[in-house]
Amino acid sequence: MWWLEPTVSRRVGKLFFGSLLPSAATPTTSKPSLLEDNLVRLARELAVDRRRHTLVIGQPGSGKSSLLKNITEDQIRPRPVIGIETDATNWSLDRNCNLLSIFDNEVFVDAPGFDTLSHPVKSYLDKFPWRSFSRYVFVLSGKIRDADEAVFTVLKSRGDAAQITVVRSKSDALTKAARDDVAADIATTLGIRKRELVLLSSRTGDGIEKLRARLFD
Ligand SMILES: Nc1nc2c(ncn2[C@@H]2O[C@H](COP(=O)(O)OP(=O)(O)OP(=O)(O)O)[C@@H](O)[C@H]2O)c(=O)[nH]1
Ligand SMILES: [Mg+2]
Repeated sequence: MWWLEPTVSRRVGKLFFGSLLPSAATPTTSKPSLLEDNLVRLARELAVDRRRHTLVIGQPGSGKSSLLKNITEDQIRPRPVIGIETDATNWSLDRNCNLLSIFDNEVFVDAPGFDTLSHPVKSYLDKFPWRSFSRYVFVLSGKIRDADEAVFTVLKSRGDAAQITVVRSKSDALTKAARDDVAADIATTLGIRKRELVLLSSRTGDGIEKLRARLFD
């Protein structure tokens, strides 16, 4: 089913980012970016790895790396890069950058945030090896953007073949009343049930046990 992937991603890309895609008249021979080369390398590395693969993916700065550090009690290796700058986790600069992280003999991929200049969502839609994962942790931290919906549509297209957990991080910044509104809004926009959503804070530890239970029990 590996061969289905480019078709799905192209269709979703067209749906949401039609204007970004080359038209039929435009030559499509532009050189792949370093990010795209790394995405192809990721596919190769996962193809020869028999362990369970979990992808942590979402907006830049949404707290993906912090979340991974916390749910593994800082035992994941290599240690995730956490930063105040966008693109703290960066696959666009180094052809040999680390792509896989290991915890408890499982593989986690701490993806760089999508929809930035150096990590355009179109490259993800076209080249990310979505089908190499049996689990996704989709992380939001604020407004849901078109790019989120485009990526989430690809994840959902896996159907029962993969488990999706949606995380709304930085819950420490939400009032009690806002938590319900935010959860309802995410559930409606993404078409999920509220119980599929984990409100989480890497600052206060809110939701960490819930996510751990979902991933490790
Ligand atoms: N208040 C609050 N800040 C958080 C939380 N999680 C992460 N942060 C902060 O948000 C910033 C980005 O965190 P990262 O974990 O690097 O985010 P990321 O999604 O991995 O970022 P990229 O790799 O750039 O996509 C850092 O300054 C973190 O300290 C949280 O739950 N609450
Ligand atoms: Mg990161």
